[in-house]
Amino acid sequence: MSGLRAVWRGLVRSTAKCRKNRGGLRSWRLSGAGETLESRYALSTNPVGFDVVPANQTTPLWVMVGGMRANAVNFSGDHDWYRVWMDAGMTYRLRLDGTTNGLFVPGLSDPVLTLRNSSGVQVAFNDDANGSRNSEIRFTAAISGTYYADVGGFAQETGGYTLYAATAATPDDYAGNVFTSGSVAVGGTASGVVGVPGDRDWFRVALVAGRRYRFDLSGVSLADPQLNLRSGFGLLLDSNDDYQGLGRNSRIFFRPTSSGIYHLDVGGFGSGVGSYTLRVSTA
Ligand SMILES: [Ca+2]
Ligand SMILES: [Ca+2]
Ligand SMILES: [Ca+2]
Ligand SMILES: [Ca+2]
Repeated sequence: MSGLRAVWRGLVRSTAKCRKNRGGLRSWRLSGAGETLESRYALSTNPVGFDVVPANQTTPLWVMVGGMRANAVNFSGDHDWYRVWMDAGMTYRLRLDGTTNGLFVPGLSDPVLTLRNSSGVQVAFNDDANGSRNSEIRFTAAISGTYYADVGGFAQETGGYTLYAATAATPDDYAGNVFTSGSVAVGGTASGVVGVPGDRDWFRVALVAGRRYRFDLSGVSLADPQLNLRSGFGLLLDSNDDYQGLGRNSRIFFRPTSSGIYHLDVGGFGSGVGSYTLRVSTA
């Protein structure tokens, strides 16, 4: 509750009374011999403040990754949308809680959070997370672009909130060394994610001396893949960034002189991140 109005005129031997007034405001009054303490507060179902955040794609407000926004669900059914930019292949964490960060409104006791894509279509939703009534969404973007964090209250709830956006550390799917768990068979494919700029994913492949192999690395959301071929010990044997005729995808041909384990070392050119597919075939 918040005291919208409080009158203090001293208090001696008081009696307490709580009642609901017209308009839904509740008030309580303590009174004694000529002294009265009176306070009114809004039920959570009542409007708080003025709504300034649109509930659709016209919203001009951004929540920056690494930043936060504080505002209020002002009336029952109010939703506030914030733009958030996401890069393909990256994982983001959006957290919504009922702390008000200095806003003079009651906190939202039960926030709900919806993540929407650039068309406004729901792609993720959370009501309660982490053993609380606050909300949290972890989301890996398949497509780069503007998404919308849609803030609301459960049922008729109103009140202040804080929305946080951050990148989430994605556990790397494959190590970038000879201890990698990744492998790919001749005639098969493997897929993974360059999760952060500079991430390298290695895949073991067993090759036979004298045969000619073709290694193809294609971006799914990774815009500019880059491929290295390494020996069983990890020594660099060949590399390719953009293979002629394949756009920014990579291809290496190789005829080993000795049979054994080799490594395909996958990454993105520059600081690129995203998902990829690796294919090994005989050529
Ligand atoms: Ca609002
Ligand atoms: Ca909730
Ligand atoms: Ca990876
Ligand atoms: Ca490339």
